[in-house]
Amino acid sequence: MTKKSLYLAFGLLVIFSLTLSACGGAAAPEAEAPVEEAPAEEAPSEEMPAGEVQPASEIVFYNWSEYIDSEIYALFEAETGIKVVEDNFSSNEELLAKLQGGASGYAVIVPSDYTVSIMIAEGMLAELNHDNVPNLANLSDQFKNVPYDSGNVYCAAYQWGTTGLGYIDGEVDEPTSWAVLFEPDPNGAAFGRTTMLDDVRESFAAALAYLGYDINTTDEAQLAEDKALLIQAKAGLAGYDSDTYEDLLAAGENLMALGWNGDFLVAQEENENIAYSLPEEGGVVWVDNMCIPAGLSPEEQLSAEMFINFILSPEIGAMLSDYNWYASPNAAAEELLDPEFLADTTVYPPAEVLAKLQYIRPLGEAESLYQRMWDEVKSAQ
Ligand code: N2P
Repeated sequence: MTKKSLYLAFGLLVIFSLTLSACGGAAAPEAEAPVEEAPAEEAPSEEMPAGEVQPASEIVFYNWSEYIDSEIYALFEAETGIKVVEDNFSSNEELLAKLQGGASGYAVIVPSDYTVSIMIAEGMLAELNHDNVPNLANLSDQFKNVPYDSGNVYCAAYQWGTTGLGYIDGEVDEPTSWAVLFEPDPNGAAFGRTTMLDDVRESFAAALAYLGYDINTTDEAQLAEDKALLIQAKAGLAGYDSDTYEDLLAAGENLMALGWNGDFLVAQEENENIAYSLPEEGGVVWVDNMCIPAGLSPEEQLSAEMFINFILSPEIGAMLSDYNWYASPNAAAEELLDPEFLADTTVYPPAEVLAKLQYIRPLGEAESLYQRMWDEVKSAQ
C-alpha cells in the first residue's frame, strides 16, 4: 500500500464532507438544522459558539516537524476563517524549555505523555472547554482515559507511536537487538552511518532497555552504566539527529537510525528499502497530545479549541495518519483509514510487542541528573 492510495481514498471524502459542513454549518457528522432556520446574528455551530468571545483570527501551532499535512490548515481556514501558523520543535525538552523560558504566542502545543504530566504539575496548561471540543467523543476509549490526563481535562491525543530502529534492508541485517547501537561493530556496514535521536529520555531509554533496566530508573549506578554505554555507542555514530534522520536514510547516506516509526514509513516513499524494527529487549511507546498553554486570551483559547476539535474530526484525523503514518487515537478516523494501514504491525504493534514497551515517565528531580549525564555523553570524545 502506498501513501498515495490512502490519500486518494480519503482526499475526496474529506473534501466532500467539508463542503457539506461548510453548507450545513457544522463540522460534526450531522448538521442539526438548515442554516436558514437560525437567526443570522446567532449563527450557531461549533465554529462560532454562542457568547461574546469571538475566535482570534490567527493562531500558532507549535508541533514536531513533518507531523501535519499543511492542507489541513487550508481546510481549517476555509471552514473557520482562522489562519494557522506552524512552528516546530524536535524534543519534549526543547518544547518545555521554550515555554518555561517565557515564550508566548503558541496556541496549541504537542507534548508527549510524560511532558503533559510535567506541564500539568507546573500549571503550564489551560483546561479544555469541552463544549468547544465535542469531537473529543471520537477518541478511542483508551485515549479518553490516559493516565497522565484522565478525562481529557487538558489535552487530546494527537497521534501515537513507538521508538525503534530504521535501517536499509539488504545493506544491514534486521537489527533485532539494541546491541547494534551500543556494541558497534567497526567492520559492520552501518558503522559511522548510524544516527541516534538528539533526545535525552529516548536515548537513555534505548540503552536502559538494552541493559535490562527500567527505562525510568533513577538509580545512579544504573544510570552511570547507561551513560558509559551511550558513550561507547558514539564510535559508530554519524551524529545525533531528530529531524532529518529518515531523509539521510532515504538518501543512502546513513544505513541505520534510532527514530520514530511513522517517520521511517513516510521515508519509504523515497526509498522502499527502508525498514523498521523494534528490538527484542523492548523500548518506548508514546502518545503525543494537543494541549493549550495557560494564559491565552479567551479569543485565542477559543480558536485553539476549535483547531483541536477540527483535528479530532474523523476526516481530518484520517488525513493526519495518511500524511504522517502514525497510529490514530481517533476511533472515528480509523473507520475511514485503509484496513491495510490498520493491520500494519509497524504502525499498530501486536499485543505481545506492545507488552514489551513502556511509557517514559516524569522523574521529578532526577530529570536534571539525566540532563547532566546526557550533556556529558554528547561532549565526550
Ligand atoms: C514527527 C515526530 C514524531 C513525534 N516527525 C515523536 N513524539
